[in-house]
Amino acid sequence: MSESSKSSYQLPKLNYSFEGLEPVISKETLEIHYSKHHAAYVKNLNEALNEYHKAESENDIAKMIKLQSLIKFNGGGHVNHTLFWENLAPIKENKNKPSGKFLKAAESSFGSMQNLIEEFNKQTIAIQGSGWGWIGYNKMNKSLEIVTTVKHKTISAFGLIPILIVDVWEHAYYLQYRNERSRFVNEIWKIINFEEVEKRFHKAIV
Ligand code: MN3
Repeated sequence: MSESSKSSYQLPKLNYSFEGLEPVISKETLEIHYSKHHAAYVKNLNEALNEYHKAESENDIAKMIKLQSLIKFNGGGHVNHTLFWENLAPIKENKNKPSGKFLKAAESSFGSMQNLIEEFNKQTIAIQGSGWGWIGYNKMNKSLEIVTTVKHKTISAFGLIPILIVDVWEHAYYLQYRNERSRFVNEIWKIINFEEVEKRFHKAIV
């Protein structure tokens, strides 16, 4: 296999420093989460894809099938974390207030933004084990929906376009919040980047 055909997904740059999301997410938590956990998903994704390309060139279908779960897990981890980092912003940037078309849609789908947050928190806190809370846009119904996925499953299977995502794997909060996932999920709204949310929503509705 030539070098050029090697898979090379990269850890995306963060739009803030490791201290940038404090006090909601500590420097230590963010640094480990990003440069250990996310980095490992990227590395493992590239390795699995390279093995997959090799198996494909050798017509080894059994090997290809075996590699699919690795690609799904690490690829989902990479995609989800990338969405997650982008929809967070430091408190001092003042992007943490919902507005515009997204806010209107939240009010029409859930009655109020407060209802949406309460429902999101309830479902996300209740995830059994590791997973992600999502707000997705349903193009068919033209509405916002809350869903949860386990491990690193994405929401594409639900036919939803991702608008907002929150990581509730223990590595996302345990150093600071210990077993109190609910406290973490309640706090996270202080650092949600609603400018990014609004941008995604605009793209989703066209
Ligand atoms: Mn994570």
